Amino acid sequence: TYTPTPQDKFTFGLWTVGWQGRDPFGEATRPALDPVETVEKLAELGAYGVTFHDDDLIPFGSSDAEREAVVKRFRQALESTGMKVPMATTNLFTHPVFKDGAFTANDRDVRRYALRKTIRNIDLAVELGATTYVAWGGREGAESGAAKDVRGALDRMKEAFDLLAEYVTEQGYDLRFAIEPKPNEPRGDILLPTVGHALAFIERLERSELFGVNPEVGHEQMAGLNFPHGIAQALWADKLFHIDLNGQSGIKYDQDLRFGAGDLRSAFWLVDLLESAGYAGMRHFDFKPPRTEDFGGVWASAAGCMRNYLILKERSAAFRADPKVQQALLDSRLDQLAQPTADEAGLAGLLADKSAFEEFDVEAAAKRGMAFEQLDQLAMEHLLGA
Ligand code: GLT
Ligand code: MN
Ligand code: MN
Ligand code: MN
Repeated sequence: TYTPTPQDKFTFGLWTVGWQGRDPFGEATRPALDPVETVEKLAELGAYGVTFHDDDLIPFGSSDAEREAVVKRFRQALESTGMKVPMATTNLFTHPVFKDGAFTANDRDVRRYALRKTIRNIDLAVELGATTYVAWGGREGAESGAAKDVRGALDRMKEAFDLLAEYVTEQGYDLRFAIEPKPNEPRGDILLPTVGHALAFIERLERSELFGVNPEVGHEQMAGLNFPHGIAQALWADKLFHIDLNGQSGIKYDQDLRFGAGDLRSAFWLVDLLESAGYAGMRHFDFKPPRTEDFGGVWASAAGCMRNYLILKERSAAFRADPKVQQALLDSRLDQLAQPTADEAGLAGLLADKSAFEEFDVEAAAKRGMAFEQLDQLAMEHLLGA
């Protein structure tokens, strides 16, 4: 039951298992991985598909002929393995030209180049069957105050997304955008730092229906936020277009641990939420196998992401099916939360209802326990398999 199959919709970025282990203090510890080998190996492990940045697949600066050859080989690997490409994205952060950002760089020519680079890869993404295009603005930010006029930068960010949406609409592409928030790293502070900021921004876009979010576990946790709560709000707003699953231990650098490592209880509630909400999208892993690992460790880490998801899915289903849990949910009055606060008489009924205020026994209501501890202990025991 913990063996992944394509029906589980597990996907991996080429840049995840392909991370060579370069960090700010050390050189690469692993050689580069051939994208074709990645596709084959992930297919073997039971994944549904792969995702990529333009430069993960086609080395930056390749000629048109080189580009064509790379795409042809990659497409053959997809065809022979049955692997899909549900999402793609643009690398707007590695090359030094993007040191001050891309869509919000102060330099106008850099912004125009960034848009053209993105549009070029959107064409390829659609050709390969992607229906989601992720936008992570890792370098859209600043280290100091006057360096970035944040309101002006948000104008430029909106302009960029409006132009991209116009392009996709004009081409008749079946493609939606998923904006990925992150609070910091590599910039000191990044624009659209959390799911909430991104959701509010999206409402200001001309074609907001084409935009949702791609929240990453570790990114919200770097800001000390409750990831399942952010995901719940994105689902509530119909904006969970994609998700980056990984692990993080508290407020520190972006760890990108394999899914299930780091905050395990949060991972349990996340899987419980995605599964009970009927989230139909990809379960996409954006993790980095630690630089201590050789390729044996890399594939073990990738397999662990999927296996941990399936274990948590089973634990969550057992939790929800347990009669003791169902009673505990009633004891905690979750059924009441699901009821509208007003009745058919609406506001007038509320105002006319003496039992709502004049005759309400505030002291008695204040004495009621919520029974949350019993409920949470049951969750803990299911999670631990006790
Ligand atoms: C980069 C970043 C990730 C984003 C990827 C999409 S690339 O590794 O740290 O969180 O999802 O650009
Ligand atoms: Mn990510
Ligand atoms: Mn990350
Ligand atoms: Mn990352």
